[in-house]
Amino acid sequence: MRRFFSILLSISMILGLAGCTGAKPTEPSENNAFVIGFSQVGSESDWRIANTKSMTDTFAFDADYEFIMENARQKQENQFASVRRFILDGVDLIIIAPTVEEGWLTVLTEIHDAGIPVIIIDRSVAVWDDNLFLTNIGSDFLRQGNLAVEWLEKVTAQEAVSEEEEPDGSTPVSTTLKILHLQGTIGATAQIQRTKALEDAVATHEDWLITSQLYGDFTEAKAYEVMTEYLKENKDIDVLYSENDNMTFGAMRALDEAGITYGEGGDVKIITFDATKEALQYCLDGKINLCVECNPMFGPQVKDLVEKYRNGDTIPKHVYVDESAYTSKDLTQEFIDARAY
Ligand code: GYE
Repeated sequence: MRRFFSILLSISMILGLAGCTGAKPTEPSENNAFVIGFSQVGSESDWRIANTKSMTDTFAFDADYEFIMENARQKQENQFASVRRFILDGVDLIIIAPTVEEGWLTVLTEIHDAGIPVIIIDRSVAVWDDNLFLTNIGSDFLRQGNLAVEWLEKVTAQEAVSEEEEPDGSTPVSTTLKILHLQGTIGATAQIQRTKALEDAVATHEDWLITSQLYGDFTEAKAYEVMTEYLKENKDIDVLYSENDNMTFGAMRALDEAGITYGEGGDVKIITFDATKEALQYCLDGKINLCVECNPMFGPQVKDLVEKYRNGDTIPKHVYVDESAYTSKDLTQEFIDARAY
C-alpha cells in the first residue's frame, strides 16, 4: 500500500499536483527505510524557508529515511488532506508544523487510531489530550515576546532618565508610548504568544498604548499593503512591534515611502521577531532596533527525537530550542556572515 502511494505521490509531484514540494531525491526506497510524512505550513517567510531546508537536509538525504513533505500553503485544510494521505500511505511517523492551534482533535484522533506516532514542530496544537502526539518541539514564543517588552521597558526607562537630566528646568511631561502592532497569522502559536506578551505589558504600563493591530499574515506583501494603507491616515508611531521579519521588511518599505524615519535615531523604534540574516544586517546598520531570535534550524533535534522514539527511549513532551535577542551592539559583520539563516 505504502509503495503504491509513493508511486502515486511521485507521479503527482511530476505533474506538480498536491502542493508537494519535495521528497527523497533518490528513488523511493524499497528497503526498510523509515517513512516520514511532513506537513509544512507554507513558504510565507524566510524563517519558513530555512526551517524547510533544515528538515529536508536532515532527513531527505539519509538512506534510513524516506521523507515526504507537503506544503500546506498556510491553509489548515490542506494539512488535513496531507495527513489523511499519509495515513492511507501507511507512513511510519507524521510530523506536523500546524498553521493554527485550534481544530486538530479529529485529525489527530484519526492518526492515533491508525497507530501512527506524531511529532508537532514549530507551533503547537490546542488539544487537551497530549497522548495524541509524542512531543512538541519549537520556540518558546512567550519568552520571545517577553524579551521584546523587557528591552522596550529598558530603553524607554533610559530615555526618561536622560530627559529628566535636560537642564531646561522644566518637569518632564509624561507622554504616551504609541505602539503599532503588526500581527502574524491569527491563531498561530507564534502570533498568540507574541501578542500576549505585548498586551500583558501594555496592561501594566499606563503610558503604553497599542494604537492599532494590523494583520500581516507573516508575509512581506500583506504587511506592506496594510502599512501603506494605515500610514495614509496615521503617522504618529513610536514603536513598531512586528511579529516577524518579513512583515518588518514590508513595513519598512511602507515607512520609507511615507517619509517616516525608523531605527536608531529615527522616529519609530522597530522590534522584529525571527532574527534572520537580512534582519540582523538591518539591525547592525541601525535600521532595526531589536531582533528577537526564532531559531528554525532544529531539523537535527527533531531527528534525535525520532531516533529516541525508534529506540524506545522516553522523550519529553515539550522541547524548546535555544534563542536570544540582538541589538546592533550585540552584532558584528562576521557573526551575520556566518549565520545559517
Ligand atoms: O516567526 C514566522 C513564520 O511559527 C516560528 O512563522 C514560526 C513563525 C515565524 O512564518 O516568520
